[in-house]
Amino acid sequence: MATPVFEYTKGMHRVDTNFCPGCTHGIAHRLITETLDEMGMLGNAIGVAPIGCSVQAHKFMNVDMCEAAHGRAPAVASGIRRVHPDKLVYTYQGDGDLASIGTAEIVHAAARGEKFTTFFINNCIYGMTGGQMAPTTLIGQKSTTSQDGRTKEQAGNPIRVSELLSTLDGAVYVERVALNTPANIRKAKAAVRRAFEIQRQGLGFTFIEFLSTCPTNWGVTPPDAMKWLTDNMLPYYPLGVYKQPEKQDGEVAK
Ligand SMILES: Cc1ncc(C[n+]2csc(CCOP(=O)(O)OP(=O)(O)O)c2C)c(N)n1
Ligand code: SF4
Repeated sequence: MATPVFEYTKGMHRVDTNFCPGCTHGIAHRLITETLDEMGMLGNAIGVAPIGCSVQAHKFMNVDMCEAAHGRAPAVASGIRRVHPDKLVYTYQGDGDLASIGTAEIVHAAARGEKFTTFFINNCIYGMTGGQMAPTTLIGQKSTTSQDGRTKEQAGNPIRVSELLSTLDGAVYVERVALNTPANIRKAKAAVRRAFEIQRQGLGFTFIEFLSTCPTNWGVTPPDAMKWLTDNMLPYYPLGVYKQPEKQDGEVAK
């Protein structure tokens, strides 16, 4: 019998997600849980999801999950990781959640060097509530609360969270990846693995930003959403490693 080259990951429950067509939340879910499976850590991981379209992650990820109030996942994950130092602990947060109501939480968790990993789903908008402006909404981008396009005079400039957090000493690994092409998705998976490996070594706070799509609230088709991400998000949110440990055990830092 031929060896399968691609299988359904044990990291995801066998249910249909209710994400919109063309949404990259599902890809992010898969990358995280597939990586945990490959590390043999599915039964030794605890995820924390707060509010937003990530709120239902417990239905899809075959991992012990905990729910947090809006923006508060880093506080919950800090406590869980401190009492379970043998587990891989992560938060899974949208940009409205993490960069708006939860800004203080994420900044202080990173500054404290809490030894969990945050996966930050940046789709430049509040998805679940119908497309309001987020702190990451781009200048000129239309949303229900910036109907003629965001202006910096009225709403300030979009926040680059990876750059911000990488200035904090407790953050040891910060990388921004994108879910717009197969090549970038492979790089995103490598970043997930690296974050979990660094967490396992107990070096400090680890953070992966996924540039993601929200075709429903951007008002575009799924294919056009990939193009919109590429054309509009990549120039303002450059991909790359913003912070990394000098050297990991047995590995030369990339
Ligand atoms: C304390 C509180 N304030 C506001 C809300 C309403 N609310 C629910 S989801 C959400 C925005 C989520 O957007 P984001 O974090 O970008 O996630 P997405 O849905 O885009 O994945 C808001 C404001 C809430 N549930 N609780
Ligand atoms: S509203 Fe946006 S973020 Fe939420 S599931 Fe739909 S496309 Fe994804």
